[in-house]
Amino acid sequence: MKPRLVLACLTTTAVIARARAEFDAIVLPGPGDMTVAEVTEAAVRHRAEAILFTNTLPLSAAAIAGLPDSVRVGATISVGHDHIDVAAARARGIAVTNTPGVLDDCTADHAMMLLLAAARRGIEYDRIMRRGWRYRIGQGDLLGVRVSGKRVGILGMGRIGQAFARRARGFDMTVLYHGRTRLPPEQERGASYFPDFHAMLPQCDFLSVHAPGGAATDRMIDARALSLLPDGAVLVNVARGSLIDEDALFDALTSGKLFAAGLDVFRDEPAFDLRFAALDNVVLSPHVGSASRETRDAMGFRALDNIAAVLSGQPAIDPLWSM
Ligand code: 8YV
Repeated sequence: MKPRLVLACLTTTAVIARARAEFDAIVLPGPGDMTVAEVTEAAVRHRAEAILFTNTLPLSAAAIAGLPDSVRVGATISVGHDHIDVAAARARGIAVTNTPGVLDDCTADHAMMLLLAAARRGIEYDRIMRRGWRYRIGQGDLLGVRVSGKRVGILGMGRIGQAFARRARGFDMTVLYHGRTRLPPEQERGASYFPDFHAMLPQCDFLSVHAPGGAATDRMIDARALSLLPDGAVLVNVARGSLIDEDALFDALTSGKLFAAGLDVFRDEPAFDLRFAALDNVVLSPHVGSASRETRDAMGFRALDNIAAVLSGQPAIDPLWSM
C-alpha cells in the first residue's frame, strides 16, 4: 500500500505526477491552495500520513493541534518556514521539513533582476515602449542610477545571500553584509561583515534583503534604518515582507529618500498594499523568487524526498526539528 499524502498546494505537473505515482495522494480539487480547514478535513478523511504544502498554509499551533494522529510529516515546498509553528509540531512529534539549497540561484537571480530593473527603470522604459514611444527622450531624461562598481549591503548572508553576493561581484560591486554570525573567509569571499546592521546602512548604495522572516527580524527595516541609507539608495526584498515597515518604505519612496525599490514579498500576500502599485519607482513581482520550472520541480521533489524518508523510518533530509 502506498503512503497517504494530502497535496495541499498547487505545484508543477512533474511534482504532481510523482506524488501520484509514489503516494496515495489526495490532490487539491479547487483552483487555489487548500486552507487549514480543507487540509484538516482531507487529512482526517484520508487518514493522511503526510502533508505537502507551501507558505500559503499557516500551520499555527491551533492548525497543528487539529491534525489527526495519522499525520507523521509535513513538508513545506519553501526554504522559509515562518508560516509553521515548529515547536507545536515537535510537541506532537510531527516531523516538518523545508527545501533549502535548491532555490538559491533562482532567488538570487530574481533579486538581481529586481535590483537592475529598479536602478535602471526597466518597468518605466517597458511601459513607454508599449504605449508606442514616438517622442524624443533627451540625454538628461529618464535617467537611472549606475549599478556597476557600487556598494551593496546584504541583510542575511545565508545560502541565498551568498548566491546574490556572487552575482553582485560580477557587477564589480563592493559587498557588505550583516547577519547573526560572521562567515568563514571562504564563504565571505572578501565581503565586509558588519555586526551592527545600522552601522552598515550609511555605506549601502543598494540594500538587498535575504534574511528569514519571523518575530526576530520583524520590521528590521523601519523608518530609522531607511533614514540611515544614503539618499538615493535602492532597496530590494525577495525574502519576507515582514522584515520591512511598509509605511516607512512608502514614505521613503515618495519623499525621494530612496531612488527605487524592487519588491517580491509583502506583509500581506496576496492582498499587498496597493499604494506601491501606484509608484513609478517600484518594481513589483508576486512572490515568485523561486519560480523557474527547474527550481519549482526541484523544490517539490525535495519535499517529496523528505516525506519518503520520514515515512520509511529514515531521518528527514531537511528537518526543521530533530530528536
Ligand atoms: C516560496 C519562498 O515558497 O522558499 C521560500 O521560502 O518564499 C518561495 O520559494 C514559493 O514562491 C512558493 O510560494
